[in-house]
Amino acid sequence: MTQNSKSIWPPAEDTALFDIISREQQRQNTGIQLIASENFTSPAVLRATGSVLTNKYSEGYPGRRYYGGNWVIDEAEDLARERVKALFGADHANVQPHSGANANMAAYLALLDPGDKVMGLSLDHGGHLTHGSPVNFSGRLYDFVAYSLTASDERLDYNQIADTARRENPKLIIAGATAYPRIIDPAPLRSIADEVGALFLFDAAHIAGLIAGGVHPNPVPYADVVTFTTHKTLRGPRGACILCTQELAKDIDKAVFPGLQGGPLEHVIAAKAVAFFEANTAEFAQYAHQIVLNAAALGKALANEGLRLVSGGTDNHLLLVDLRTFDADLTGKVAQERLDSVGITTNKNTIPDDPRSPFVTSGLRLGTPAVTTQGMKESEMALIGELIGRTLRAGEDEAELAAVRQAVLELCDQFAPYRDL
Ligand code: DSN
Repeated sequence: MTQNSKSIWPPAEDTALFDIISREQQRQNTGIQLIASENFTSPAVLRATGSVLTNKYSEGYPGRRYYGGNWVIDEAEDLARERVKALFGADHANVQPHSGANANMAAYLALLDPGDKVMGLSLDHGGHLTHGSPVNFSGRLYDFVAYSLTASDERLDYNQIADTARRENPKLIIAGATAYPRIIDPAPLRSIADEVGALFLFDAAHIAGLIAGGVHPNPVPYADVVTFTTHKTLRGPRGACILCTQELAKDIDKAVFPGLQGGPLEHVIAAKAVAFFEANTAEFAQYAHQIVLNAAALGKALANEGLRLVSGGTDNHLLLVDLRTFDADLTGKVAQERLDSVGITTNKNTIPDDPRSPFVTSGLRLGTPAVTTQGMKESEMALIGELIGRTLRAGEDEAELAAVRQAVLELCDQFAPYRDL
């Protein structure tokens, strides 16, 4: 930056805020991050997110904007669209949704009228708020009916889903989850949708990176619309994307803008383009494969500690732990707080048919996208599982909790993601 350009900016440095950012960087470097929906983005993604593209208003789409000066921005958005279409083999992409909830809202706006019947996985069996929760816009505007996991094996049963669809005759069937540790097969869901004359939306928010890496089945050839967030297993900036058939392209674009959003976040769209570029590599496919290996290894280690896993294990990046058989009095809330105290970040989560409220819960959700980005492998997962077991058994034993915290620090010191940032 030249002397001249420097002089136009406020002289006072916002040390209060930048000190907070620095402490968050320190927290991320020195703790084990096991939130299943989080990841560490690359420095290139961070650079694009923090770029001057944040300054530009670009309502509309490349080549059809409502403001001048968008010829450079158009190239960035086009690059993002072309890259994500190539990554997933889609006909059409909209890269403007600010979040997964917005992507789903736009898709419903394009496909449904208020009051239409929709089927989605129930929230307390792992579905998302936007899949029909009564406290969410989805449950208030549309007539949602839920399908559930089977009680016997805590998995999706496509025959049961078909029975529900035949009985309810929905206009739209939604697949996807926030806390389901097994593969979701898009093929039988397409057949069910065809049989009852429904549209099919696959919400791939959690598993987009596993799909891009070739580890989970790609729903794009089966679903009318695929929505996903870009910041979970896909390892991009916070945001979302919608893929659809050419037939629905216009309706989806109109639903995102002007239907739902105003100016797109072009700096974030640029960072999405970077993430799509990074995901289209052999290294990313290896990364996606390792996420799943690590989740399986962590599951084995947790089972060795006496923890019960919902559905008995995992096929993807996440694990749902039922704490009740380990300690009937230990809630998800207390377990999350105790793990936080030693530097292991998780989230309390309801388990299927949880007797406790979503603020308390009987479960914990853990995931391996972030630790896998750091380069950790199966041996580190075995250690993390043991540290979790020790923490949950420690109760109020301060000496034991301090010993675990020290072990966490030593592990993280070998794998800090942002040491040199
Ligand atoms: N908050 C996301 C998750 O953690 O799964 C869902 O919106």
